[in-house]
Amino acid sequence: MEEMNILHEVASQFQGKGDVREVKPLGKGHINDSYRVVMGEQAYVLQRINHHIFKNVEQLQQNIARVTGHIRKKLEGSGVTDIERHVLTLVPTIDGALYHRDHRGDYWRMMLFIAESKSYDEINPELARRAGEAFGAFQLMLADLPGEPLFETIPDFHNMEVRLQSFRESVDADRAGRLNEVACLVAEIEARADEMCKAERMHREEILPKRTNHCDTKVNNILFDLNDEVLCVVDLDTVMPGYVLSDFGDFIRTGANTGAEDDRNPDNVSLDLEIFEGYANGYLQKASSFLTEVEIEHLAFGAKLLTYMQTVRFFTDYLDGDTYYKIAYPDHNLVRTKAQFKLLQSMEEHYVEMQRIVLKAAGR
Ligand code: GN1
Ligand code: MG
Repeated sequence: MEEMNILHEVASQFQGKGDVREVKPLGKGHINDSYRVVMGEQAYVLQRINHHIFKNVEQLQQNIARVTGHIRKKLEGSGVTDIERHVLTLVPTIDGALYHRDHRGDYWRMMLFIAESKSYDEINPELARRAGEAFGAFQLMLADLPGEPLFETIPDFHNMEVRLQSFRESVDADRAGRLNEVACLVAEIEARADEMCKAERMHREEILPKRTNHCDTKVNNILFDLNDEVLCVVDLDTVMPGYVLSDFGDFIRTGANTGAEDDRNPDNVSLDLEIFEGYANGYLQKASSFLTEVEIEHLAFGAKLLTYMQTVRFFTDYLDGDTYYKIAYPDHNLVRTKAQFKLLQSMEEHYVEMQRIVLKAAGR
């Protein structure tokens, strides 16, 4: 069956209101495939879940249902009216399930599409402040999620020690025969490895807690309305226990980069301190009430850590022969690796200033 027919067929497995009228590709995620589907008068997001990466789709969807249900209750409690614009709404299948598995073994889910919204790959300091408030409020709302901790939808997702272990295995295996050209970069990774495992050490020493985190706080995972007010945090696949410094860091990595994540020109790439400051102010305004001193003192480190981690992840995938991230051209993962590394170097240069900004934003 041709792709469009499959999409029509899959969409009609969900409780949409009316017949499928339109299906169009949506977004630029590296992992899942997303489509905008119109059924009757309502638009939906239909996603093919990458089950090679999210191996337990049942648990994944349960996490998302719990998280969105909890946020929905909080919003209702605080009198928010247009709730389905402020939290994702899962659409069940006609059998009442949270996902559909098709006859080819692909997994699908559906959500309401939030109309008249936009996301940014590049923002300004004021939007960064709003985004900081949004992610701070997100963590705050989930701080009292009842019941068991969430499933780790990808085990050890932001565990730097484990990431380095796989990196080293990939260096040793050199499966794609690409190691020769990148030996210098391997040395740069190793030179920072010990410093970057600090969060895991602090966790073992019980001075750095895990909280319910988003774990993919990319700048484009925030939806704004047409007046640039924050609507909603999206892409909830990786909401799971983690360190707050990693949520802080991933936003800075993506939102405070003067270049693109995959910029071919390293000169474009550097840390934008004004955006960093905007985000720190917004985030700490919401989060300083529940963060410990150790967490606050390590937020700036989190920006370095997540940028380093992403460098290692792109690099590992390049060495493995591009098995994880979607690529648009053959050396895409190497270009990404170099661009992330350049951003890391810029953060290293500005580290004292970053620390100062965080402490000031926290009123220290
Ligand atoms: C992936 O698909 P996307 O863009 O939401 C990745 C993130 C990385 C990001 C790099 C499950 O996110 O962890 O930071 O690419 N998600 C997964 O841009 O690996
Ligand atoms: Mg994602």
